[in-house]
Amino acid sequence: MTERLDALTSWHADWTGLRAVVLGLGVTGFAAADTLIELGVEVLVVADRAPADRAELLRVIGGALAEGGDPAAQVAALGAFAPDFVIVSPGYHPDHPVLAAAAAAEIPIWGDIDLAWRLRDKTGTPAEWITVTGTNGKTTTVRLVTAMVAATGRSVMACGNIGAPVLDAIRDPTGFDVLVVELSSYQLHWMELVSPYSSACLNIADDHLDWHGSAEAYRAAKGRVFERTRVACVFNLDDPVTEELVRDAEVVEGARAIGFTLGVPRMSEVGLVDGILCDRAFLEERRDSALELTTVDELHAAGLSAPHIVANVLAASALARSLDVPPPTIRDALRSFRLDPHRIELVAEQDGVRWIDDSKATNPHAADASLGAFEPVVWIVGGLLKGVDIGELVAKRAGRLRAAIVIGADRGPVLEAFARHAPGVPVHPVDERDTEQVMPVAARLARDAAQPGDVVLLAPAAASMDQFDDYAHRGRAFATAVRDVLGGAADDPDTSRTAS
Ligand code: UMA
Repeated sequence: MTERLDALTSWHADWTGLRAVVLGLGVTGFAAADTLIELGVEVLVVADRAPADRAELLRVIGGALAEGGDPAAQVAALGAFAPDFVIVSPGYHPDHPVLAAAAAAEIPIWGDIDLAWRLRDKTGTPAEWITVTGTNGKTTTVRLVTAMVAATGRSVMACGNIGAPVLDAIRDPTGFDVLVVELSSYQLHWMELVSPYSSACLNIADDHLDWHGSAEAYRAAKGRVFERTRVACVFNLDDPVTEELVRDAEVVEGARAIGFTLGVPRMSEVGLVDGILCDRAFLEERRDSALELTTVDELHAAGLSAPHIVANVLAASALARSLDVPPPTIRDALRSFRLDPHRIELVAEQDGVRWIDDSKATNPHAADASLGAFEPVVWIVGGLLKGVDIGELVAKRAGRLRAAIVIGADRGPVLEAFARHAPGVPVHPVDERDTEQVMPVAARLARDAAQPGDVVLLAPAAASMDQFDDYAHRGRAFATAVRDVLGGAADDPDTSRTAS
């Protein structure tokens, strides 16, 4: 059987009659089941919960479902089905009992990304894969690269952790020239086959420690993004851990390490010289010259000039340059690019106070970048901390805080962090049980605390699911509450504008 599985490196290989257990029936699980069934594989999906519409679709296409949260029953279902391999959705903890049982029975466990890699030749010549990870800025960078490549006329799709499973991109009937794949640490944990054209790790800070078990395991997962890279490994010169990860990776001979920096670039780097973004990596004469990509002033006009966004632009430009996208095309793509909502988005401005939604700041590292761009700040903070300590961030940014408004179901650790590291900062917990009222109360408290010249900043440093559906829901609730509390008289800036 091992030989047969090893030979499954093509859409056109013989998959018929194999048996697979797919863990999870979210977007990944459904895409995996749908794909495998199309290939003639017998599929059993095992999931704690299955949304009714997906469960019905699965039945219609001929997949079986074992639904229920009892781990012993799930392990029994695995044993009874006796699959040849298991496909795991990214949300599963690696020590989940079904995964432990599969490993003990020596059943191979594949992530959806490796499955997509095996099947990448469905429409003929496979797309080139550009892979992007990092604690923060992944989605923005993926969207930037996608826009730059699209501006050359090549067909390109952004996929992966950004929302659309890579398997959906692979199954597109016409195929793509390039896939820009956002990879979470969960997906990287299982990745063993992908050999990307170019790859990037933007930054590393503690996140998802509850899933990975330790900071080391999280870093190791992130480092897998560089493995088997063929052309360029893009890393952050201002974040030495990312450089170490490149150094430790086994890449294809000839692949280059390209650093990006907010400082002046040396040879084989991209960076900033007097407000000009420069490429000193992808030109013959890199020893003594540089190519101008764009300027910080032009980025400002597009709402892209906050330092962490400039860093994303530099990383994206390096990836695009590795694909030979010409600098004028990069410049044009940047002019018309706009950030997604809830990323340092200016929601309102009244009485000299700017209200900014950075709900996407779901960990301390992202919130740190956001806090670093404004002063003085009334900071709306808190939520699901995911095992990460917020104390260091509170200590570092205490000096620029006018006040803190603490949200989240469990406010204890955040309040303790302020008591210990920033005793001088006024702290207002939102002790509201009705989740619908969390943002209205937070906005009222913030309005009372803010003074002209201040920024009220929603950058929670935590995930949202304890009180909201997701970060977008949290951001929308904030914007609505802000407009209500300002009585409709506030300037309502163009929602696509970014406060940088
Ligand atoms: N399930 C169980 N038991 C478990 C875990 C999951 O039964 O212990 C089942 C349930 O049926 C549930 C399903 O699995 O419905 C959900 O699977 P999933 O959590 O893997 O989520 P998907 O819907 O498949 O979406 C995943 C990513 N989600 C996670 O990694 C948690 C999406 O990233 C990604 O866009 C999508 O695949 C396509 O690649 C989201 C995310 O939150 C945006 N990512 C994290 C982040 O960015 O911080 C990593």
